[in-house]
Amino acid sequence: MKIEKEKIQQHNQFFLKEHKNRFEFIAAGINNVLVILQHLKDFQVAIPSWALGTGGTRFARFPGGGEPRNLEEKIEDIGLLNALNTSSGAISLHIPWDIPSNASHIQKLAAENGLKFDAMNSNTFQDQPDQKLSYKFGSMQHVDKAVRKQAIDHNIEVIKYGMELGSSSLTVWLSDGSSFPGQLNFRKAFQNTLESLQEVYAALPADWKMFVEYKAYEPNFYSMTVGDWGQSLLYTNKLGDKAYTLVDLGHHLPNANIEQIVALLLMEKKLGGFHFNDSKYGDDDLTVGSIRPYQLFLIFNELIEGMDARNMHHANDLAWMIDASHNIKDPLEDLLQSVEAIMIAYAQALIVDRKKLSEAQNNNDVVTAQEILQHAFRTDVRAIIAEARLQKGGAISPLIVYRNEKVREHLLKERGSKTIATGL
Ligand SMILES: [Mn+2]
Repeated sequence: MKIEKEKIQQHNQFFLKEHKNRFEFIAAGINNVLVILQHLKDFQVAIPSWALGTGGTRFARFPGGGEPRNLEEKIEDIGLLNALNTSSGAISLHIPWDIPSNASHIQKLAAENGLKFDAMNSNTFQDQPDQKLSYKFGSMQHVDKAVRKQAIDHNIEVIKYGMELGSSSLTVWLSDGSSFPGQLNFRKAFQNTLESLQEVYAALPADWKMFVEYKAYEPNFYSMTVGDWGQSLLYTNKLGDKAYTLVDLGHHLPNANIEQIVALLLMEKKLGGFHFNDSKYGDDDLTVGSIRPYQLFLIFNELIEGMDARNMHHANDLAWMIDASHNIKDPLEDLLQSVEAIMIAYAQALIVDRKKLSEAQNNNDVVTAQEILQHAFRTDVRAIIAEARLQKGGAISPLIVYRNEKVREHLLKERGSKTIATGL
């Protein structure tokens, strides 16, 4: 299904007057609103192919119907999101869930929908039906060299698929680790993993990046072989300049100071990408910004500070992706909420008065420093984001258009109520 530009404009007409009033009110209080608008127009968040279906828990899955049945329909769904919010212009594929059997056809379809190919994701955390050796006891860390080789070959195959589509990065997330003390020799597991990663790294094209994602626990519950940013950084430092650490918000132990982690990784030129989600207890896969919006703002504050210090391009120099999988919401509505939450935190961080903050820090003026951050966080920037969308031909209120146009009902009719998208 597609939403025509004229339909979006019709909806915008209805909200235009109220929107303009709100925008002018907020813009009057901000010095560099044109610069901020341009940043917002440039910023794109990749949608992972596995977020378009209803995710499950380990207890059950309740599909909502109308889910994409193949890669083509996944691309159509993201095209639809992008038409509404103009900030979802990239797709991140997962192999083997989304093998592009006809790359030129897939590329053409993505271009028609205004989408680029973000990082490719490999999968050695589950066994595929036709797979020779099992990953039950790990993949790249495995005690059996043949299993390690299988995992390496798979990652190299994923790079090849990505090259055909015009992607330029590979994300490696390993579920490797141990669930019981004594199960694993930590040092040997690290060394095996490093050697495996080195073989994949050697297969990277010159202009590619490799992201090493870490996770504190699950599916292994005693140790993870890439368990935190320190371990990821050890690997990426040993691998070389094309290797970067990838931070996924949900992959930390409770209360970790993620904003400090991203600040230091940026300083070390080792932050490569970012996965957005939110959590109350663990890797809950909840909608980014739904539980801890202030933390999200603080993270963006450090990201901007760190990127600006190195003259990095906000939109292009880091890989931004949503990584969540919801089990009760309409996945497309959830993704609209996710992108909105990210844009809000980004815009709030953009309006932080960095000069005054730096002065306050240098004067040990703790109260003023807090005031500066909280002033930005408490500013309602939604009209600025809507204005950026409007200027790019998107919807002032994407979610309302989605509902009024009865998108899910159309998808249900088109695809049926029993479709289940590939994924977990
Ligand atoms: Mn992730």
